[in-house]
Amino acid sequence: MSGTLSKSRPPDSKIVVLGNPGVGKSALVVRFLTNRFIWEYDPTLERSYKHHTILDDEHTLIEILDTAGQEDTMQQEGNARWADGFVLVYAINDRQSFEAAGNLKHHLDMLKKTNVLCMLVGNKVDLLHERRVTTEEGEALAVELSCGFFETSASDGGEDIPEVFYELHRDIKRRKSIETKGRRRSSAQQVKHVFNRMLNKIGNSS
Ligand SMILES: Nc1nc2c(ncn2[C@@H]2O[C@H](COP(=O)(O)OP(=O)(O)O)[C@@H](O)[C@H]2O)c(=O)[nH]1
Ligand SMILES: [Mg+2]
Repeated sequence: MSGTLSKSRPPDSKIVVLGNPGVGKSALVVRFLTNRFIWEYDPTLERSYKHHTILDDEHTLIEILDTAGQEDTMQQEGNARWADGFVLVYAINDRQSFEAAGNLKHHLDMLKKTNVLCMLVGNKVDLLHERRVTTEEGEALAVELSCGFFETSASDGGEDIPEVFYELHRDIKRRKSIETKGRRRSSAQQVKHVFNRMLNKIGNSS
C-alpha cells in the first residue's frame, strides 16, 4: 500500500460537480460521502469535501467541490482551472438539464484547451414515470462528449454513485501519470541536448 493517511497533503484528484440547479448534485455528493440521502440541502451553498479512502490498494485523497450555480464567471473559471475532472449532472426528468450538461462540457473543453475528463450522470432514475431523457440518449451524449456515463438515484440506494467518483479518479490518475512521463522525457532530452553541446565545444576547442 502506498501514500499517506493525512488529509493535509495535496489531494490525488480534484473533482468539480456541475449541473443545473436542482438536478441533485449535493444529494449525490452527500450520498457518496455518507451513504445517506438528504432531502433538502441548502441550494446556495458551495462546499468542498476531502474524501480519504483506500482505492486499488492505495491511500487515496479525493477533493470534491459541490457547486451551487451562484458563482460568478470569475469563480466558475477558477473552479474549472482548479479541477482535474468533472462530474456533469442532469436529471432524467428534466430535458433542459440534459442539454445544459452537453453545453457545459463544450464550454469546459474550450476553457481548459483540452478534452476534459468527465463523467456524465443522469440522476433521479427513481422517477421513472417522469422520464424525459432515455438511457440511450444519455449514452449517446456521453460518447459524443467522450465522457463516462452513469444513471443514478441519490434517493434510492445509490449503489453506483461511488463508481462515478472512483472511475473519474482513475482516469485522472492515468492522465497525470502520462503527463508526468512526458515531462520527464522532455527534461531528459534537455539534459542530452546540453551534454551534446558541451561535447561539441570540447571537440571544437581541441
Ligand atoms: N426523487 C429524487 N429526488 C432527488 C434525487 N436527488 C436529489 N433529489 C431531490 O432534488 C432536489 C434538489 O437536490 P439537490 O441535491 O439540492 O440539487 P442541486 O441543486 O443540484 O445540488 C431535492 O429536493 C432533492 O431531495 C434523486 O435521485 N431522486
Ligand atoms: Mg446543491
